[in-house]
Amino acid sequence: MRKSLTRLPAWKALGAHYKKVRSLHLRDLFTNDPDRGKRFSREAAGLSVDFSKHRITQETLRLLITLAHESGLPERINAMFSGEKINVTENRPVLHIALRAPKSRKIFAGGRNIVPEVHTVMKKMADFCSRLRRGQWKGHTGKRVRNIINIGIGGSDLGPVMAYEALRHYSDRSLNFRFISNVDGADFAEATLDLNQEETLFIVSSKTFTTPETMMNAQTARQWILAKLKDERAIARHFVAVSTNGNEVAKFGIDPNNMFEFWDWIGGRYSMDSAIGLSTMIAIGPDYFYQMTAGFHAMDEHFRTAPFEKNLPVIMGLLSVWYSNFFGARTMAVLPYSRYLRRFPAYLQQLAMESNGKSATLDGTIVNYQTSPILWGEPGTNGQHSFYQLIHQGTQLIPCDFIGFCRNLNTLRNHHDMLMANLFAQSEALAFGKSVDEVIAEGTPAWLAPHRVFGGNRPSTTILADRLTPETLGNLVALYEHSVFTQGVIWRINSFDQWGVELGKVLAKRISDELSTPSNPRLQHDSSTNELIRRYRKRR
Ligand code: G6Q
Repeated sequence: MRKSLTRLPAWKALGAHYKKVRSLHLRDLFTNDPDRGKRFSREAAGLSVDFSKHRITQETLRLLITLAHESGLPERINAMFSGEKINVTENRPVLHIALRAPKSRKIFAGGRNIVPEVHTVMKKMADFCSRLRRGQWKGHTGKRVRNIINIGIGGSDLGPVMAYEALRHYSDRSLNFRFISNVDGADFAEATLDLNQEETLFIVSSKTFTTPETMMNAQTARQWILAKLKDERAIARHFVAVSTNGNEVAKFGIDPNNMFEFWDWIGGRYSMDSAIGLSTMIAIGPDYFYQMTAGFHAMDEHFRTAPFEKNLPVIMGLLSVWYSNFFGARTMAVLPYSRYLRRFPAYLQQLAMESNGKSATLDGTIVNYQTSPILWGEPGTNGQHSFYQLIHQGTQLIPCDFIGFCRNLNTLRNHHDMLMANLFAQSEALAFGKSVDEVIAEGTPAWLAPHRVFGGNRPSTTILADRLTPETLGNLVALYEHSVFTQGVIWRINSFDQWGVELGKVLAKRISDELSTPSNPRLQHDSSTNELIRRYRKRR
C-alpha cells in the first residue's frame, strides 16, 4: 500500500525544515542574499512571477519539489494530458486542456481524438457571433439583437461573468451583457428591467440542462419573451443553448442548430473557454477569443513541460501546501490591482474551493492534514482601505497574491503609476514591516509604538503581466487551474468532482415541495428546520 502523505520522506523533511525556517525573517533573508529578488523570480507564458517575498529558502523549494515527485505529480500531469480518467468518482477524463489545443494536436478521450470536435464547435460559435455582431441575427420582429443575457450558475456563470468584466475593454460597446444566475427573482427582474424583449437574446448555459436554478430562470425568461411577442416561434429567435443535453434543449423549444455543445470531460469550473464562453466570444469577437485560448494553451504547455523549479503553477501550488500544512495558514487572499479583474477572486473561489475543499482522498481514506485554504479577495486599492489592516497587523498569517500590469488600458493622467505604486508598497510593507526602533526613531511616543509597529514577514507572490489582454487572461486562469491541480495531487484528492454540493440540493427539492403544498402539515425535519418552515409558511 502507498505510504500516506504525512509519512513521505519529503513531508517529514519539510516538517523538520519548517522548524528551522519559521523564525527566519524576510528582512534577514533579503539582507543575506542581495540577489534574492531575482533568484526567486520566474518568467513564463506571458507572466513574470516573483516568489521572493515568501518564507522559503532554496532548500524549502528543493524539498517541496521532492514532495511533488514523491507524490507522483509528473505522472499525474501526464495522466491528465493523455486523457486518463483521473476524475475517478465520476469515471471521466479531465480535458479542459483540449479546449485550447491547436488543431494539429491529438488528444484522446475514449480512444477518439477530440481536438477536431472542439474546433468544430468553436467554428460554429464564431459563425454565430459574427452574424450577431454584424446585426444579421434578428429577433422575432426583425429587430437587431442588442442585449445578450447569459442564464447559468456556478461554472456556467462565474467564468462568463469574470471574463466579460476582465475583457470589457475589448468588447463591443453597442451590445449589452447581463448575467442571471441566482434563483432569487431579483436577479431576473433587475437584469431585464430596462430591456426590450424584441432586442434580447438569452443564452441558456447549462451542461446538464437540468440545474433547477437555471431551469427556473430560463422558464421565466421564456414567459417574459412570450408575454410581449405572443408567439411560440419567437423562442427559437430569442434563445440559444450551451449544453451537453440535446434532448432537454429541444424540449425547451430551442432549435438544435442553435445549441453549442460541450462534453462531460470538461468540469463546469474549468469550462470558460468552451462553448460556455459564448457570451465572452460575442462580447470580444472570435479573434480575441482565440487569443485568450492561446494564452491558456501557452500556460498548459509550460505546466506540462517545464522543470518543476521553473514551473509557475507547480511552485504556486507547492507554496500553498507549504503555508496550509506547515504554517497552518487557513486562508489566502488574491488582490488584483485592476478593476477589470474585480470578479477574478470570486471566480477563483469556485476554482480552488470546489476543487480542493475535500476530506476524502482518492482511495477513500479521510485526510489527517488540511486541504484547500479559503480563498478571498478584492481589487486593490479598495481592499487597502478595508481589510488589509488585518493582513498587516492581525493575528493570522494570510499569504497574498498581488496581480498587476505594467501598462494600463486607459491612459488617464498618472492613475496607473499610483495604482502600481500601491501594489509594490503593499508587498514591501507586508514583507519588511516597521520595527519598534524605527517607529520610536520617528518620534512616536512609547505608549503608541506597539500600535504602529508592523511585524512584517507576511508572505506574498507578485504576478506581473505586460497588459491585461485576452491572452494574458488565459495565462492567468490556466496558472491558477494548474496550481489547484498541483495542490490536489499533493493532498491526494480528486479536484474534479463536487459531491459536497449534492446534499443541499436534495434537501432543497424536498423542502420546496413542502412549501408548495402547505396543506401537508407533516414536517419531518429536525425541530429547528421544522420551525423555520412553519414560520415561513405562515408569513409568506
Ligand atoms: C462546477 C460545478 C458546478 C456547475 C453548476 C451548473 O464545476 O460542476 O458549478 O457548473 O452546478 O451546472 P450546469 O452547467 O449543469 O447547469
